[in-house]
Amino acid sequence: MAENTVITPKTTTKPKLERPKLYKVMLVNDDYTPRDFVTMVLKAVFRMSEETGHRVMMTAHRMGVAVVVVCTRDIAETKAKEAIDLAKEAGFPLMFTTEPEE
Ligand code: TYC
Repeated sequence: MAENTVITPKTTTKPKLERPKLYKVMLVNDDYTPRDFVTMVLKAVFRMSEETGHRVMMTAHRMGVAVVVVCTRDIAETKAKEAIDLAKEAGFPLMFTTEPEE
C-alpha cells in the first residue's frame, strides 16, 4: 500500500538568487599627487597594466573623476581603502570613492 503512495508537494520553493548590487570605485583628481604615483597605485591595487593605469589616471586628470572598476560593495570598499592607505603612507592626498551603480 505505502509503496504506491505518490506524494505531491502542495508548494514549491523557487530559489531566489538576487544579483548583488554593484558599486563603482571612482578615482578623484587632485593638484598634488604625481601622475606616476597614481598610475602605480592603479597597477598595484587594481591590477591594471601600465597602459590602462595611465589611461584611467589621465581620464581623472582631465575630467575630474574616472571609473576604476565596478564590483561588489565589499570589494569596492576594500580596494578603495587599500589605495587611499598607499597614498596616505606616501603623503599624497589621492582620493578614491565608492558609489552604487545606477
Ligand atoms: N592632477 C595630478 C597632477 O597633475 C595627477 C593626478 C591624476 C592626480 C589623477 C590624481 O586622480 C588623479 N600631478
